[in-house]
Amino acid sequence: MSPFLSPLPPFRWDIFCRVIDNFGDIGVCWRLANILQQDYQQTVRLWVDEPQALAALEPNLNLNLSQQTLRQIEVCVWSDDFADTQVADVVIEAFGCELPSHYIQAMQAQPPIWINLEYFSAEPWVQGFHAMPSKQSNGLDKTFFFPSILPNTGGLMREADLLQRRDTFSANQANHQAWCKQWGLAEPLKNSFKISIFSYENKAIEYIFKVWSQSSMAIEVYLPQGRLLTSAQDYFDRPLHAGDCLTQGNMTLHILPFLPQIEYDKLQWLCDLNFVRGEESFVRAQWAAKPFIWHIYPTDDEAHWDKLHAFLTVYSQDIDPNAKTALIEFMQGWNQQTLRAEQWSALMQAWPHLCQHAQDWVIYLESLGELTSNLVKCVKSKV
Ligand code: TRH
Repeated sequence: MSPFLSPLPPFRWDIFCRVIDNFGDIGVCWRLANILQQDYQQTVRLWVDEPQALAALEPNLNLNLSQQTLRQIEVCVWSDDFADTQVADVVIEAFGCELPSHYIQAMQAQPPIWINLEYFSAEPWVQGFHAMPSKQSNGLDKTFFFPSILPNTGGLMREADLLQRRDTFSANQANHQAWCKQWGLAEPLKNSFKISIFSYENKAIEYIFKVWSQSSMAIEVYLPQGRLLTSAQDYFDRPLHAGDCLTQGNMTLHILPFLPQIEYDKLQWLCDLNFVRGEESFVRAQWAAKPFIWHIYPTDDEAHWDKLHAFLTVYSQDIDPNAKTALIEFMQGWNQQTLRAEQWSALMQAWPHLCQHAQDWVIYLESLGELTSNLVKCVKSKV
């Protein structure tokens, strides 16, 4: 165990995950399960209602089994007829997913440490609610735990060895070449500007693809299969498939398959700029220490604009003023799905500041403590 990790007795953890949509809910839960098992030697059961979403991230999952052990984690399908009443020492209810009623009843006889792992937010109110217990109707305490970039919150999650793996991969060009070969991609052009793009459908792709194709430098764009592909198809007016490679002016677009979660990190590490979305890829982009553009998950009540604003306020507070304006305007434009050529030029002018800031940001994140270690501390304080 790494010296910065706070040891914990060998507890049994149950993580409950309902997949609302896409991959973020299960992406967070699967990563947490792995970190608890690998870095803290905890015994982890992961309950997931839509195992297909996990199989996209972890292709070794056998979808014919309702229970299996994968990477030393017990993965169980959370079906409607859930009947398990073996309560773990620590129960993680991910994103307020509401535990099965049988299980909640069993918890009364054998109260666990009950944590609701919340969605990311950089809004100031989070500091007042983080790690606060709340009495439930069954008399048990549930503690709310918030991933955030503010002091006195849960911080952001990462594996103990992530930064070391990132640096080893990034240090050697041969690793990039081998990785591209593994995924059927042409060797990256020398001195090209590399962009990965993972996003929801976005009309601004039309503007940005035009700008990139007219760019004075060679730009390589890596687009894993997913929702944004439809926007790219509209732009090129043709169906696109994994393995396709299209060139338009100075832009080359590579379509990739949806990658295993562990491989997606490497795509971020080999790119200069990462477009990310939702929650999990957004957190990985921060640990990648590269500039990134976040397409926030849009909610019907429009609350995402406040969330985006709160994030940008904290993230950009120490950036040079011109670079800060360039970043904020570009990120807002991407989320509003309209971009102008000048916004890309401004972003490129800000580039040295943004690269330096992305590295400094990781040092700041480290000062908050890593999410799992903060969670473990929270659990220990309740034993
Ligand atoms: O998929 P997302 O949009 O997920 C979510 C969910 O929609 C959720 O309901 C919502 O509340 C939340 O966003 C805010 O985006 P996210 O969070 O980035 O999750 C994507 C996961 O997919 C992440 O773990 C990275 C992984 N991934 C791969 O494993 N392979 C890939 O090729 C790519 C592009 C991503």
